[in-house]
Amino acid sequence: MAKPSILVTRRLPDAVQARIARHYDAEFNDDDHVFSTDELLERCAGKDAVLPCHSEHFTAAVIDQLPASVRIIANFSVGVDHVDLEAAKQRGIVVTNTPDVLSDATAEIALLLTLGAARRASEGERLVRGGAWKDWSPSFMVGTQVTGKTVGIVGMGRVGQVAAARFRGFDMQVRYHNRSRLAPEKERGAVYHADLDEMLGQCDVISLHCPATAESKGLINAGRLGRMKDGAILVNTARGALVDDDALLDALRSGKLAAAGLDVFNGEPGGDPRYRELENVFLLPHIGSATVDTRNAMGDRALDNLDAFFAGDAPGDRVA
Ligand code: 8YV
Repeated sequence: MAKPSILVTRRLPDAVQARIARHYDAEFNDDDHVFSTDELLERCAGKDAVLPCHSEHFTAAVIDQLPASVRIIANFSVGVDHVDLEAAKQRGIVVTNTPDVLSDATAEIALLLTLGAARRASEGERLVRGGAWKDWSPSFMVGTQVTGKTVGIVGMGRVGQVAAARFRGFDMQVRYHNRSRLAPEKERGAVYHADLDEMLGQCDVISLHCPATAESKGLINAGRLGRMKDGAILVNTARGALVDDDALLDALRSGKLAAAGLDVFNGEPGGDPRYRELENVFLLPHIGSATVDTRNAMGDRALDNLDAFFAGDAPGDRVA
């Protein structure tokens, strides 16, 4: 029987590409360039499946133009905000993602951002690296201590729960806002807030872990930043779309927030250039899942979904 044909939009780890090549008639992107929409559509011609990353945008217009041969979009990502799920459903295209396997790596980055923002890590690193560290005094580079403080997790899904466990390692009290309350064994003593606004003022650190959807776009706006404690820290490893950049920049400039740690941005790659001018923001280039272990596991998870689909079974991580 002929192998199913598949477009792999970005260069994946060698072991993952080798597994793909064994079981599929694959078209790879060896120089790993970002496809324009036209190139993406051209390369989809005659393919049974696409294995994209969050760098490919499957808007309703793109999905409408996909060739009829494409039956599944098996994402190499847990977030699926780059795919119009409703449009895919309408065309009968199955969509899958890669949950679970990137929770540990992303939670590590949430903690790195928290500590980096709280303890002024980029400022200090720049000082030493730039040869500008000339002095020491008791008031030099004094930051915010997070041990024993309170963290508010926005979105207590898989990543949020792992992040909560890591925050507990710093003796932090955990509060969380989620669409629904978790069972006690998952909650592990965390305090549930059905109302996000009510939680914000009770936390020293707010860490975002919810997906970007039409409802959550701009969730952290001027009003909500105003409700946060003076001197609090905002951490975002989820999606840039959750944050209103104008409002966050104002809160960082005015000192309302002590600092922010951001791994994700509106307008990636690059992000809003105004953040680069501020000392009290710790910035990373969307590397939440960027470890060898996790990227291999994401590839395997995407392939498990594809293998199930082409074997006529239900893919484990179907989202549309
Ligand atoms: C990935 C992510 O790097 O999986 C996600 O949703 O945000 C990242 O960790 C990227 O999306 C891979 O496509």
